[in-house]
Amino acid sequence: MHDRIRHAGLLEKRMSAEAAAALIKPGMTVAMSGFTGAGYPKAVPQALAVQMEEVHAKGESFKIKVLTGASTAPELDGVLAKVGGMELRLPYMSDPALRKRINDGELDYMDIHLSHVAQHTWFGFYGDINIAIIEVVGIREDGTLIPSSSVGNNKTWLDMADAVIIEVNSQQSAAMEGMHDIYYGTALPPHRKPILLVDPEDRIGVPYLHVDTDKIIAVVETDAPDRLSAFAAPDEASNQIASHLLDFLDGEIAKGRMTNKLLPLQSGVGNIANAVLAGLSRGGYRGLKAYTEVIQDGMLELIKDGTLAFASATSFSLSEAGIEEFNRNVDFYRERIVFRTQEISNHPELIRRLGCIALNGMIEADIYGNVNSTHVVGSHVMNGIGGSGDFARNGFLSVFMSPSTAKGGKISGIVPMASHVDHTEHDTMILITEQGLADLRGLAPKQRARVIVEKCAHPDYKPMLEDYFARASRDSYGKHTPHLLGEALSWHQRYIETGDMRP
Ligand code: 0RQ
Repeated sequence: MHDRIRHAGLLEKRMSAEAAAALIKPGMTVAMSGFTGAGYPKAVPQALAVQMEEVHAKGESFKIKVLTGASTAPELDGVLAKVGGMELRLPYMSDPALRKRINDGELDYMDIHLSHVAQHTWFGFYGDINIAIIEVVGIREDGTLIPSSSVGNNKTWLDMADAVIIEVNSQQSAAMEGMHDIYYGTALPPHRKPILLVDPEDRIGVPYLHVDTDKIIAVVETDAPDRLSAFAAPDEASNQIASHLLDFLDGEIAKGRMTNKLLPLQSGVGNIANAVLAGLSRGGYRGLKAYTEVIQDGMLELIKDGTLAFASATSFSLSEAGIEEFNRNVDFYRERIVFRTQEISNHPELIRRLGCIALNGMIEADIYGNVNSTHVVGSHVMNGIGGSGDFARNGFLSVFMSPSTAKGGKISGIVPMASHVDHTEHDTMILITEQGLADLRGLAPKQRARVIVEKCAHPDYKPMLEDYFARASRDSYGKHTPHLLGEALSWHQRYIETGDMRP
């Protein structure tokens, strides 16, 4: 018997990626595996893009709606975007070709809290799921599936789709078997029960994905790596941000708000989050735990050096060096990592109960602490909110981090009014730039503004922000959250017109 496909009936359903892609028809809603560049289907979307191009060459349209866990890779989002093959995409993306199409207004993109996607699908908000395409490590004798390097929404896609295409990727380590915990206790309101997870290490499900094997219409064998994106080496700004965070955490321990084991860490995606995690190893902590979505290289290093004792997530997002390290020491990591479905990794009930420390990047924050994670100058989407909202609203601490300027100083990360709001002032507690850390807990709006400008603004922009706040405090229509509405977004408009927020 085939070592990765151990179910006789499904062995019979093997076919080429081209034959499987031909089962997908225009207008279909196709739910795919994949989360932050891990565990996405590698072959069928590429074959589909070729077939779409052939149809487009005849002057006909061939577009589908694509749902995933989170971002994927050039072999999925990239190829489908390049051929103009998507009419709708959700919930999170980071592919440059797709980002361009979205910002050119050529397809609809829905940015959704990652914990909401599965339940919105069960509630029927996205209509029928015609086909699911799911990458797995292997198929067991009984037809259950060994999940791959991400779990994401795969349980929901397998349950809800009318038909299923499985990609069995022999490049993914077979030794991942047993690392996953798939929760099958979810119900719809009003029948929901408490989710009995009280520690990041708890297992509340089973290691395998269930699927009705009669729904499987194709099994495609692949042998290709995940996206393996490299991270920028931590620069001076990220090291300073990490130092501010470490000083802050030490202060919290000294005040008795947490022990030196901290509380479960969540870390967002991106270079800053990765660098800050790497910085945590300098803090001298041992035996911490993470309850997060994504395991980037920085977190793997913390596990390796003992800073982190355990990490619960839904996906990897590793560089080539990171995946090599994982594969070399898979037995070590298998004991210390669990991958869950994203409705559990990001579940508000669990994040609130565990008291997570949410560490996320941001595009900009305004003087009152409203945070924009997603839209450059209010209209150009970057990646999406991802899970940052799930963790920021429900965590014990919600921290947002960014350099104080972007684009060589032409953009300020602290602005009078956020040009798009993902996290309201009610959900943001700590802002950190390389300039300093603003602790907003217990502060009213005008107090917040003074602290944010003083601690976080870049010297080029600080006098401008102080001037704005002083005039707003004097002339604003209301004096609770002072603003000059005609001026509040003028920095962004100036950037659009001149390429620089500074006058
Ligand atoms: O663009 O590479 O073209 O120069 O944004 O910025 O500073 O490298 O920071 O990689 O940490 O990303 C918010 C995008 C930050 C990320 C964001 C430009 C900057 C650069 C990247 P270039 P940095 P990071 C869990 C949590 C939302 C999702 C989330 C993100 C690029 O953290 O996507 O948190 N967060 N998920 O130049 C214009 C500004 C800018 C700006 C930065 N003010 N104006 N451009 N940039 N600030 C994980 C998941 O949910 C999956």
